[in-house]
Amino acid sequence: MEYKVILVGDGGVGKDFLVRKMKDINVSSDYITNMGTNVHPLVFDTNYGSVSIKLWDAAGKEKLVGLKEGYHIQSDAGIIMCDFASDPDLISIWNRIKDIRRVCIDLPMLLCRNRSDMKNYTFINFSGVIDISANTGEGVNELIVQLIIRVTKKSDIQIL
Ligand SMILES: Nc1nc2c(ncn2[C@@H]2O[C@H](COP(=O)(O)OP(=O)(O)O)[C@@H](O)[C@H]2O)c(=O)[nH]1
Ligand SMILES: [Mg+2]
Repeated sequence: MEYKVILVGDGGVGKDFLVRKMKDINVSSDYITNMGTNVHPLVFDTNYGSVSIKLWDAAGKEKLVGLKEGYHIQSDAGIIMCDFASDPDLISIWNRIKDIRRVCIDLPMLLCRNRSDMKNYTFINFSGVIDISANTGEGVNELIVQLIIRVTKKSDIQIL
């Protein structure tokens, strides 16, 4: 089972740090570049066998007006990332979701909010939003589990 997952979010929200943390958690090799973006192969051992995820990161190109269709096409899930300092209206997030939906109408998406280690923010708890710290690793396991549930559609899948 191999899946394409796109990682989407403004520059500076912590995407590179998240990829690094995900690599700590499981076996993976180096990234390859494709269309000027980074594609990170991640392999997770689960009770349903190994699940391979190719995680696409815009690699600094997120500042361009919308990513090209080829970035989004044929993906199996998306991780939309913001952080606790992001604009609470999440305008940029909605624009990115619009870009995705132009290409993949029904893409399962997870919204994750980074920097939970920075306790000086006053924040609203949103049910369904996965709070993580790509710095300490808090919440990253939960994000991975939710991600592999979405791509495999197996609600009882577990990382071994
Ligand atoms: N406090 C804190 N800082 C973080 C966290 N994740 C990333 N950062 C910082 O945010 C900066 C930008 O992160 P990076 O992963 O390069 O963001 P990207 O542009 O989305 O790839 C880095 O210099 C990190 O030091 C986090 O969970 N907590
Ligand atoms: Mg980056």
